Amino acid sequence: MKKGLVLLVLIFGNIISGMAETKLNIVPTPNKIVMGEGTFMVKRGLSISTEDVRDFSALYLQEKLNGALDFPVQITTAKGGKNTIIFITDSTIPAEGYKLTVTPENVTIASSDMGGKYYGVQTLLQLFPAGIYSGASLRLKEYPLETVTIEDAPRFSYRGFMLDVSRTFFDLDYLRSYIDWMSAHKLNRLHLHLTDDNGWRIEIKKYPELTTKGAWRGKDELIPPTYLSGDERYGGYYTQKEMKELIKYAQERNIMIIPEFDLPGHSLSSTKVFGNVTCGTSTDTPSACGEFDNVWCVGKESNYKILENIIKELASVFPCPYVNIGGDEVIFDYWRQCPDCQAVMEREGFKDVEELHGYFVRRMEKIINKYGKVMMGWDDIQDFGGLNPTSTVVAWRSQSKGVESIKKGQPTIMQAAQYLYVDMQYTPAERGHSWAAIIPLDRIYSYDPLQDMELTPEEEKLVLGVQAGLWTELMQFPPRFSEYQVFPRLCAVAETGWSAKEDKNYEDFHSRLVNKHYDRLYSMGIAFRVEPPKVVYEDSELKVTLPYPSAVVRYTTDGTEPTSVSKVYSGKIITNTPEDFRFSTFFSRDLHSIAVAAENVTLHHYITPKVKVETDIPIWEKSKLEDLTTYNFNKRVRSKERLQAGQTLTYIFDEPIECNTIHIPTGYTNIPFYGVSNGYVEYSYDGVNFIKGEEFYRYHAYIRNPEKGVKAVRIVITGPNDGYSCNFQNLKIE
Ligand code: TNX
Repeated sequence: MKKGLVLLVLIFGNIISGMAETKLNIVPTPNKIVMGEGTFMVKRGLSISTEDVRDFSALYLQEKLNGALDFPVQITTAKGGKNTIIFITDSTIPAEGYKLTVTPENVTIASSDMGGKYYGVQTLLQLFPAGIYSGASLRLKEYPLETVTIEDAPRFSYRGFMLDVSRTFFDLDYLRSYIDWMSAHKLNRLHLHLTDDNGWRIEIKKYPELTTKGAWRGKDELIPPTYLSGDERYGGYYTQKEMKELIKYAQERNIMIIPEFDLPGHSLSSTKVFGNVTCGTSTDTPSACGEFDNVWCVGKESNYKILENIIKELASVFPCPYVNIGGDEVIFDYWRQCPDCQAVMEREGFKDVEELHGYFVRRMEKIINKYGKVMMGWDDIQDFGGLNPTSTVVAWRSQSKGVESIKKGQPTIMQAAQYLYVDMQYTPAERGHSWAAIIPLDRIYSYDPLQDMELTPEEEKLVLGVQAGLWTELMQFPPRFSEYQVFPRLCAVAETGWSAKEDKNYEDFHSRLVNKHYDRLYSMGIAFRVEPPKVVYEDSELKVTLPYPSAVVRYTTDGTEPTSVSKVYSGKIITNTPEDFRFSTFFSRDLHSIAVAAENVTLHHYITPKVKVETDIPIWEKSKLEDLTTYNFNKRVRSKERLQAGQTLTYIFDEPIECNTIHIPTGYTNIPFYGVSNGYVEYSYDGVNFIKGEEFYRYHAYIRNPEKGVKAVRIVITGPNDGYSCNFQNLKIE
């Protein structure tokens, strides 16, 4: 009996999955799903009925269906009958909402605007096999859709994604992909961080040097190298014509592109180009990102003319109602000593130099308003109050900065770094920043824009919505790492922005990802993060917890990274060498998780010989050079200033040390920041004569297979590093 039942379930299960899914696995989850009886069979003769044959949503649907089906689908203006997907206008449906009805006779998508129409199509696509996004022909002869009625509309009108294209440049094709991916998740705002210290990315006709010079960094460029771009000329920009095309592409997909011109700090790419727009004063305090001289003077009247000219062009290129002027993380020291800034303080009766920030922001607001736009900026812009009630704040520092802004009456978008910064690490073992928080998927999913706020219903209306942000200092390597950071976390934010609060449930969301949505992401071509397994070593056994029941985990027994042909984990592993095992989840041959070892097993048995360190590099007062002799791999020692050719730092062992490899890491201990970009290592068997070794590559160098005991290792600097200071670490000797 038992056996028979299993067999029956297997056969029946096959029939069901071959026919239609019983669970729709829609992301973001819709407001209301009512399943009906029977199916609508997609088959030859299917047509799309719409009032205008040039309608984008209809054409888009046609293209997707033609890719999936073994027969062509026509668009017609004939009022739909049977075997038709019918678009209808229904003014009772809320903005961006839709009603999708599948009956045995036909499919209707009702909406009151183009956004709702497009989203109705997106939900319909999610009812098809995940492969429909791939662009590869699926050649389906028939496909049954379960009958269903879905009524849906967004919780928030602003559902955004912020992308920093300054630190890492994303070309237009890549931006179009991001727009496709966002719109498939019903996200409707793309905030482009177009300018920052490390590159200016939008053509300004009046000031061509902003892009001929400000868009490039490198050895002989105006903008110095940063973030591993090294000596190469790195950068790029969008012409106004290209940007207008991108805006149209986004508009068709119901996405508004919002430009940010970050001011008055974070501005090296413009202050260097203009040369004389800073105060000309100096400070010892670097900006949060380690730059100097990157702040516009707020006292020089001529600066406002330049800024107005730039804003005027931005306002003409971007049809959206907003211009975002950034406003974050300004070092005020420059203004403190500047006669022009001091004159403004006196005239305005300011006591604190900080008040100049409010002054600057209010002047920019006037300019932006003059060109018919609403000012937007980071929450720093509301610190001094006095803004127009339309000026819109993006709260990033914390949830409470959002509350502050709302209490001051400003429309506010929630992008609290502690939850919504997808440049943060998923887990401590993965790449990324961690200064705001470690942000695993369940944490970003748990976020509610209204959490920790006590608001009146009127105040609640000022919360326009939610936005995830990707800062891109760490996105240049490895290739496509941005997709790893963004997905699936952006799926979670899409659900937060769209779905009703009471419909949110992490287990359910996760099961929709696993059942189907990961397949959709894969079919869209996204190199998303695959969840690694959890491994512990107990009672001589390596115990593996799969990230989800159907996960395929592969492993190696020699410390190397698992590949798509490594053994599949299928049960008990008994071993007394657990440190040699590595495990990865394989989503497909080409997409897998990071490799992990058992959490409770010490992996690296580095050799730790007694060592002393000598250097002629000035060391920052708060660093201790002796930290480099501790073999504590969380420690780093910072130089006082940028390095210079000819400087050295030498590790001298008490006794020559026999070993296979000496790894010389530099930079931060967990991320490639502020390390040696121009230099090499040399090593010595006697402490006197040195042999030249490897050049540093992305801040690391290695000495491999020395012929005998090594007495000393020396870092030789051949040029400045790409940062205002440089960090050294303990040697890793094996
Ligand atoms: C803070 S968020 C910044 C960015 C950095 C980011 C890195 C904000 C307004 N400023 O300039 O890229 O941290 O996480």
